Amino acid sequence: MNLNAPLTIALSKGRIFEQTLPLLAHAGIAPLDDPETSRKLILETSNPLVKFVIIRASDVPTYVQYGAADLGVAGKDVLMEHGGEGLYEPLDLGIARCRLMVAGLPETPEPISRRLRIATKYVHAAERYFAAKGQQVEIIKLYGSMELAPLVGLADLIVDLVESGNTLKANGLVPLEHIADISSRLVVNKASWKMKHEAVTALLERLREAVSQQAGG
Ligand code: PRT
Ligand code: MG
Repeated sequence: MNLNAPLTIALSKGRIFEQTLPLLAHAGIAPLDDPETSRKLILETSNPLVKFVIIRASDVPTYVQYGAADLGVAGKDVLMEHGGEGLYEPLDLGIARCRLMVAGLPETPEPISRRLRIATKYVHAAERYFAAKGQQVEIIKLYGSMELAPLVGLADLIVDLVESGNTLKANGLVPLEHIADISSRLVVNKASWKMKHEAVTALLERLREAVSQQAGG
């Protein structure tokens, strides 16, 4: 692919990196180092105009919002929390799929003298979900291991991502309510969209082709 402007793409290690690589390969872009073994945070690629920055999944929208990366790949869960300011979200990559759900112990008693407590990393999504149901809840912000909260009495319920359901099951929890289907999205800095329009749209079109090929077969 012939790009006319340098592009920086923000990616997180793990499932997003692994599942984005085949899509980027369709655009002729392959990293020259493996982020799982290299400690480099900036990776050159087979296209001299394209580089990757390797960051935490939840930091991707921030890097792209401020133009430190022109593009990025982020889960819809992360984008819902970030709010999407300064970003376009032109393409659903259909990767890293899971569901945002309410989960809890099989029999969760309704608390009598207080509001229902919800432990989650997804404070905004949880607030919006329960507000839309007209349910008054207390949200407790956690950074991980949400499954523990109902087991030790920190919260009545959790809001978390569920893929196979094995993590819930292993902790004696059950999925209760479906909030949203989640997949990863291509995000683009709004200024880059304007200033590097040809390069960004060329890459976008190759990724769009790769996604529809992957979906078709
Ligand atoms: O791990 P770190 O704190 O660095 O960041 P992160 O957890 O946000 O990153 P990462 O790479 O784990 O996830 C990146 C994105 O992948 C998320 O933002 C989601 O959009 C998406 N994704 C898809 C998932 C899962 N599937 C998933 N199963 N993210 C997390 N999980 C976790 C989930 O939180 C739960 O603990 O896996 C567990 C549930 O899996 P099952 O299969 O047991 O149900
Ligand atoms: Mg993780």
